Amino acid sequence: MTVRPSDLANAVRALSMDAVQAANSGHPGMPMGMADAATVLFTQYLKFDPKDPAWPDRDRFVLSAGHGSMLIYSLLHLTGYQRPTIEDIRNFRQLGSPCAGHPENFELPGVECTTGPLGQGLAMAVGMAIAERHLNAVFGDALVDHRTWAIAGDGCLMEGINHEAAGLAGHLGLGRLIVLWDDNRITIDGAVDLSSSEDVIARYDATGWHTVACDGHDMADVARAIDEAIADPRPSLIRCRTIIGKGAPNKQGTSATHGSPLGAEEVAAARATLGWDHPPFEVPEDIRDEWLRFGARGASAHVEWQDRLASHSDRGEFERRIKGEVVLADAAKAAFADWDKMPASVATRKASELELEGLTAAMPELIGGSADLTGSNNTKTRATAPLTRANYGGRYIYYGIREFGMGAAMNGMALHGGVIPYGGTFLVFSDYARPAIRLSALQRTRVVYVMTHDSIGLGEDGPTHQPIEHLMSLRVIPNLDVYRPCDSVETAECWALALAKADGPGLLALTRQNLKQLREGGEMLSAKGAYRLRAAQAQRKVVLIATGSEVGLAVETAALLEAEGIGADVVSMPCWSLFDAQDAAYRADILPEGVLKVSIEAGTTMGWERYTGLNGLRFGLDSYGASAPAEALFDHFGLTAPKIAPQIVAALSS
Ligand SMILES: Cc1ncc(C[n+]2csc(CCOP(=O)(O)OP(=O)(O)O)c2C)c(N)n1
Ligand SMILES: [Mg+2]
Repeated sequence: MTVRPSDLANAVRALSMDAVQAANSGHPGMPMGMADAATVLFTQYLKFDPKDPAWPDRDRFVLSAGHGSMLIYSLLHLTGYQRPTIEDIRNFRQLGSPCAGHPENFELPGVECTTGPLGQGLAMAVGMAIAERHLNAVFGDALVDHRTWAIAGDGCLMEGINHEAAGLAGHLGLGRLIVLWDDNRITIDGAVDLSSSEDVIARYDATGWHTVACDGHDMADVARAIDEAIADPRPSLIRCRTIIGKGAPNKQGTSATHGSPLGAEEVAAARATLGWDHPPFEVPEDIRDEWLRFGARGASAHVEWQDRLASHSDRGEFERRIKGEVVLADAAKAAFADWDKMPASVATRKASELELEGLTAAMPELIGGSADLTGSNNTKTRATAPLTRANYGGRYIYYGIREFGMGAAMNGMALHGGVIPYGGTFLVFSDYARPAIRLSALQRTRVVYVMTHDSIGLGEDGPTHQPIEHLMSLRVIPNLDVYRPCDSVETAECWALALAKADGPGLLALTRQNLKQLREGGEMLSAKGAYRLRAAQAQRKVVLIATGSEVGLAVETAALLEAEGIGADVVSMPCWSLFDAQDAAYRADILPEGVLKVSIEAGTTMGWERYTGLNGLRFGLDSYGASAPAEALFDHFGLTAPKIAPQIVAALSS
């Protein structure tokens, strides 16, 4: 029997509905609805080699509609990736199976990014497409010449993030980005028209995209649309008209197929409708062979690429970039390169800028940017020319006022590999980027967030711009290292630490206001997360723990205490998570039992009990700030040494 293209698509449908049925949870509708279009993409267009999922010049495929995870699991399995095995698929959604509820990049090679939070996959695809064009500009067609594909659902195109992502892609003219829209007119609550009457196509047209429609169940028509998209120099949105759950005769076209198993009866009816009379999880040999043949399609292109790389003059640098290794000592050296120019009193955002000069000069893989606060975040350096549609070789991205889009794009760039992105905004607007920051941490991407104006110390802009709960709310994100350096030395150290961490993001919280120099360099103390900056002179009665701009305040407070014969250590704690990772002896030495522990940080005090204990004191701000010059605000909120010291004295004598 000759295998028809529809048999290939039906194999995807069958695996998807059977896996969801076996797990008794999951989303059969999306994979069944997009099986035909995805089959066209994977058999005719996508450049990949299942034998080497990390081949740098592969096309990137992002399943932005991550709930349809069985679609990508089926495709990876059928095209011959080592995993998922059929056993993995049988164990869909079970503990230990790489076939998690939603696709996770750290579980399965071939899954380019973690998706499920709708819209972010599409926005990460934009970042991947940026990285591709940039590396193409640097290394040329011989080494970098691939496309980025995404499948997005109605939800992805409704989420606000899609507007930021589409705007950026349209502006940068990312013609190698092609998005297939699963236009099934259904979401969880029912028909799309319950909640939306927008003309998505008109919106994308207006944003500088090429758009085209096709019948998502007519493979020739899908191929026609893809050909048109490839030919057009703009990013493309292909509207695939589809039927959700296609093949399930009684439920297709309804939201009943979205997120529940079809049920044994409907699965049987679907088998009859599709003419698929094979047992669950069994794909007949001829169909399996045909899929594997298509899976092997990219092998020759891969070999040719390897040959080009082998004889390429930039081979060493290309491989270094892709490997992405950053040696901590080298990064630190680069950060301190312009040290003779560092003022004695300097804002940490300004120190960061000077250090970035050295870093960006030494590390061509760094790509900077800001969400329209370049002059405030101090993120632009001489080495980083603007990355524009006319010059993809540039290294500085004007993201516009798109904090979330910037975060997601940086995730995509980091996942693509070959570049290390950093981007800035005000710390208070980390909230706008938070879902992307969370995905950086979950996906283990090396992204550096440069968040300036990190407290009431920003002054006159007032409470809308003054972060209060932000530092603490960012520290609670697992695998995110939040750094709040106290001076230019710590800032350099924190930059190096963030860049050297390959498997997770770092976030630098930097001041607007000038700070005094507290350190002289030497050993990289920030690597410990917290360390004793000043040891008590008199007998130690208190340990002051502070971060960032309040470390200087702690030093002043300690001086007042010492004048009264009270010994006070000052501990600078630029990074909680690094401190928590130290051994118990170190932590006990820095924060000993039996002495009063006091935290000082110009933000929410909630959480500092972790180090002060319930009997300690916590100085901070548990209300919103106010609009005034910084000095007046610190005084108003009681964050001055003359106001803090007496409270410590009182606590010691009570
Ligand atoms: C940010 C976000 N909000 C909500 C959800 C929950 N959710 C998952 S799928 C979905 C509906 C998506 O509709 P659509 O993209 O049209 O998918 P389809 O039903 O067509 O498969 C929702 C609300 C989510 N995954 N992410
Ligand atoms: Mg839909």
